[in-house]
Order: sequence, then structure tokens, then C-alpha cells
Amino acid sequence: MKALIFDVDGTLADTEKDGHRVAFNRAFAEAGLDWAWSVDLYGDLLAITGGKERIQHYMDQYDPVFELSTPVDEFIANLHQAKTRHYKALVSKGGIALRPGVESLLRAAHADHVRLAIATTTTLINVTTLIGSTLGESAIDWFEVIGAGDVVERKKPAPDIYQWVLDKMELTGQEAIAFEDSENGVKSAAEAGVTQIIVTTNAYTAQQDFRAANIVMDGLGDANQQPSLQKGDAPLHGVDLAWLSTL
Ligand code: XBP
Ligand code: MG
Repeated sequence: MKALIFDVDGTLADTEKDGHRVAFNRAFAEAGLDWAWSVDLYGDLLAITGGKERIQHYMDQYDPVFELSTPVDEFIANLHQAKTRHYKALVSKGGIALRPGVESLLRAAHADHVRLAIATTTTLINVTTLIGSTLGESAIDWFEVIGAGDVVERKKPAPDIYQWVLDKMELTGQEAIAFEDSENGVKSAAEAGVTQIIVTTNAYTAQQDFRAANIVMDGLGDANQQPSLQKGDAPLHGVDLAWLSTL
């Protein structure tokens, strides 16, 4: 194990239902659109990674007759910028906490000089804002490489973002452990050659197909919360560096 590579949304923090989804709806309302993504509908829309791609998918599937006066790419880019502004405001106010066990694992890995990276579909500013608001301004520097959003052409489940991070770190997939929450993320990491994939599910992803993952549980666990395991095994006191180095 030479590096730990973390997904962000759903993995570091449960950001989707009360974070991104709320930000999308605030941007829609601000633009005078009558679109409102319910918790259930958003769960379906999460099949499409990337906020801009998700808006495009929604228009195609749910509002195909929507009249546009500007080019669609410009419309979507502006709407997504507004959504990102709302998301940044929500996270900056401390609206999103890290999931159990995440802070202690990141702090231990940083203290032990374990190489850390991020491989995410979300927009970079969302990553720096979340890390800054939960771990402090300097914590973003704990991550040697941050692969986020449009840095690659094809988002998850395509392997591009994990391949980009591995290339930057000059590592092969066998030398890193990936932490993910979704089927799209596991597919992306597995296709990039990552052989150790740990999944921490959430309400949106618990029923998904994690065939390529070694361990599937409902969270990393910590001193107060034992993880419940769907697949593989993990220490009941929570995932820590000592245990990860045995993988
Ligand atoms: C999750 C995503 C992102 C977020 C929204 O990313 O698919 O699109 O839902 O963020 P991951 P943006 O699980 O890979 O962290 O609107 O910035 O895309
Ligand atoms: Mg995710």
C-alpha cells in the first residue's frame, strides 16, 4: 500500500442529498426554472456523474420540450456555476460533516507520511471547500494529487480520473487502495487497475453492484460506531492504517 486514493461525494462526506441536491434546486429557483429535484429523483439522476452532465440528462429525459434562447452548453454552464456557488456557500457554513472515521484516518495517514490523493467527479472548488471547512485551510495540502471534475474528458465510471491520478503519482493500480461509495466509482477504479477497493455505502448506493470491490461496508467505523459489513472483512474498531497496511 503506497497510497490511499479517496473519492469525495458519498465517501469523505455524505454530500449529495442535503448538499449538491439542495444547491441544484437553489440554482434552478434563482434562474426562475420550475425544476425541483426530489430526494428520490436525485437518486436516479446520480447514475450520471458530473453536475453539468446530470443537468443535460435531466433536460433530455424529463423536460425535452424545454425552450432555450441561448446555446444549451452556455445555459448549462451558467446554471452549474450558480449551483457551485450555492454548494460552496452551504459547505463553507459547515453544512456538511465528514463521515465517521474519515477525519481520524486522514489525520493518521498525514502524520505517517502516507501518500494521499483524491479522485472525484465533482468540481475542484467543492473539494477544497469541503476539506477546508472540515479539516482546516492547510489540510488540502495533505493530498499530493487532486483529480477533480473536468480535468479528464470522461467522468466515472470511465477509468480516466483514477488513471490520471495514478499517472501523476507514478503508481500502478496495485500500489494504491481506493475508497469509494458508488458503483460508478468502483467501476472507474477497477478499470484503472486498482486492485484494493474499499466501499463505504450510503442511502443512495447501498443496493448497487460492487462486484469489483474487496470490502463493502456502511462506513469506515470509529471508536463509537462499528461498521456493518456487506462483503469482505474489516476491523470492528474501524478501518485504521495498521489494518490497511495488511491488505
Ligand atoms: C459525485 C458526482 C458529482 C457531484 C456533483 O462525484 O458525480 O457530479 O454529484 O458535483 P464523486 P458537480 O462521487 O466522484 O466525488 O456538480 O461539481 O459535478
Ligand atoms: Mg462518490
